[in-house]
Amino acid sequence: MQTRIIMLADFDYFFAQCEELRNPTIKGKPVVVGVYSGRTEESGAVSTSNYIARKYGVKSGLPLFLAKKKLEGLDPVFFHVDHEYYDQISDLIMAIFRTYATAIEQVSVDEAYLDVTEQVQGSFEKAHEYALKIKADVKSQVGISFTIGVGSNKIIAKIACDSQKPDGLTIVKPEEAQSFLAPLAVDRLLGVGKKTTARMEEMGIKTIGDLAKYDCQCLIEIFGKVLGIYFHNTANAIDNEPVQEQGEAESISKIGTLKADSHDLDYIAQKTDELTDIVFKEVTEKGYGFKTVSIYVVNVNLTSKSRSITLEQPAKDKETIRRNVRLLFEKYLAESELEIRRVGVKVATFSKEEPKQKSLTSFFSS
Ligand code: DCP
Ligand code: CA
Ligand code: CA
Repeated sequence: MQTRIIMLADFDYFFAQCEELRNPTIKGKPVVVGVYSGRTEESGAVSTSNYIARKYGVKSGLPLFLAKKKLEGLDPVFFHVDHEYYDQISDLIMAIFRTYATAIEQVSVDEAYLDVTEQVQGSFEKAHEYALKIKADVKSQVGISFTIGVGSNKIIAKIACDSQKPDGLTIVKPEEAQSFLAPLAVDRLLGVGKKTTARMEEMGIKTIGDLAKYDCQCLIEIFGKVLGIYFHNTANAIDNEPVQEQGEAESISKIGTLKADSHDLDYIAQKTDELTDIVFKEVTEKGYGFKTVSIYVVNVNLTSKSRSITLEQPAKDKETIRRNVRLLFEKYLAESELEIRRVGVKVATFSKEEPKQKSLTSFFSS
């Protein structure tokens, strides 16, 4: 396979930057965007803050009353989250990204992978110029700054992006990838949460380099086949996941609330099996095959996440959905310590020969 050139773009202090954009006079002040629970005027938590507020320890998740305290006397400005507005800004930027890449994969409101291999003719030198061009274009058209990580796969691009923010640009060439990853703590890898970090530390694994050298067979014995191989590969900078346009295919999904908040795979699987039954029924009625299976998670703190697997071949059977949903949850639970409140199952249909259907359930309507 030709060396790919993948970028991850992550918008800087996104919600707060959006507020600065429409309120230019607040620039230079600490800016905090909060989720207000409504219980009292002050109750709620920080969604995000600008880098000025962060200097005073005001970060995502901090209770708002503490944020007020830390910023006392500094003329801070507080906003209520306005997702609709942030989505609009995000859509504008994603549309610009599309003009610069063969494929883009939006992973959240403020993050997208871009496959620019063709555009830069496989050259990392050209990728540097190209990234600066994209940043300048978005800055002038939309007014938002962001950070780019560049690498030969999604994992390297992601870690490169995280390594220098805000307004950063970090390029990791394939020959540098292993030495770039090696000194980093294992918890920088997606899928390595607190429990896994502790377990790995007992095994003498602290850095990604330690993990890369660890016997793959032993990892499989300890963490199971899926995670063991995943850990081995990512630590060695191996990742062949394509940059995949999301939402291109029609999708069928179902969301439900767990009877009790849980972090237990078997308990969660009982619920997702029920949801799978419903989704599968609809898939069969439509006569579609599907190519991706996704899960959606709402944690107890109301943050939400989704994860997908792309199948090699389109499938039509229920067991494939169940099995992949379970794998996705297994990986997700290893990665997040939070208990889960709501779960969703989605398949994206592979409906090329079929007429386009209009009103298939979207993930966000339950
Ligand atoms: N967000 C949230 N609660 C969190 C984390 C994030 O509501 N615990 C929201 C607000 C952020 C947006 O998601 O603006 C994007 O999250 P990021 O983690 O990318 O954080 P920021 O964009 O705010 O900051 P950074 O400059 O570190 O990327
Ligand atoms: Ca961000
Ligand atoms: Ca982000």
